Amino acid sequence: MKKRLSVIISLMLFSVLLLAACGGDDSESGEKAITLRLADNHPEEYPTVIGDKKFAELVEEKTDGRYKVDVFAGGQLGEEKSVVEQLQLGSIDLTRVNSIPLTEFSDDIGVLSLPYLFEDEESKWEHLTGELGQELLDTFDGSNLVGLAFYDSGERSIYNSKKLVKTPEDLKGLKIRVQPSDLSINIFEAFGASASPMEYGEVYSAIQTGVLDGAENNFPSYYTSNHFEVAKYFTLNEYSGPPEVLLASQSLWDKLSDEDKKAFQEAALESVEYQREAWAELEEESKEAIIENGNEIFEVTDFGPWRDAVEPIYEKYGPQYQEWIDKLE
Ligand code: GTR
Repeated sequence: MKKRLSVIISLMLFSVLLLAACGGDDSESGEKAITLRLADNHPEEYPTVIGDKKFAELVEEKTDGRYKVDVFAGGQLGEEKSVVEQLQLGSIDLTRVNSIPLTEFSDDIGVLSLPYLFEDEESKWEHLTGELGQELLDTFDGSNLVGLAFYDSGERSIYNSKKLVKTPEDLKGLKIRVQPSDLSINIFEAFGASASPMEYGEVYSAIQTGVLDGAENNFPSYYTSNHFEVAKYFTLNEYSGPPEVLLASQSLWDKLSDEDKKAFQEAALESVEYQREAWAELEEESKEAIIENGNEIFEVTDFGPWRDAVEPIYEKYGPQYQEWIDKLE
């Protein structure tokens, strides 16, 4: 009997210790720190994850350690669409996702993915870090999501395993993976390809086994996802530049004091600079690595046929996004 009692006491002690370990460290004021989860589908050291971690560090600093953010990289918490749904339910607190999958959750954000929308990167970032960017982040109001900041994702281009594509004509008959969004499907159908929506994590093996002929992305994703190993022809047509978005769940937001909301917002905006620096580095590095690997890159110089091909997209989506297009102009 005595022995059993001592086992029970030891077990209780062990549980108390375990609970204390999970509860996180004390903040500077002595309160228990609240640990939040941030999901990202890119690997550690990818620019978005570098941005997430800077954000985490700044949140902790600005809230005097009352909030800690654990970054779960590599898609550990799920693919992008499912993570956004989990954010809406409040079971994940924060995420960094691309703005294309968000077109299924907001009627406005898709404007940033319209083909050949911005004149250049400079004007794009002036908008994204300015008033218009904030207005666009605010359009998540009412969808249980809170937009905090935009991160850089460069421009997207097309790659495949079959041949060097030089014009939209060459895309005929090729099955190209697009992000799960109607806008992306419509753009690739306008280019003349057969558009196949699929989650990011499934694309490598789909190209490898011939289920797909190719996909589309920026250099850093083409490189870190290893798609460059199975689809060696890259067409640099930079047809669209949907930025990344850092989001919080509404349920987290509602629990924050006004002062903490400000701290989270400032942390997000301050992390943008770090993320963009990391972006510029990896963009360069991945392009070099791809060339070194022997992949063929066709750099489009005549954008006429590509722009003409996507005119129907402006006819179809123009009315929905007109207000934003006008503001951008
Ligand atoms: C990347 C983006 C990811 C994901 C991926 C995709 O450029 O950073 O968040 O959206 O593209 O193609 O699914």
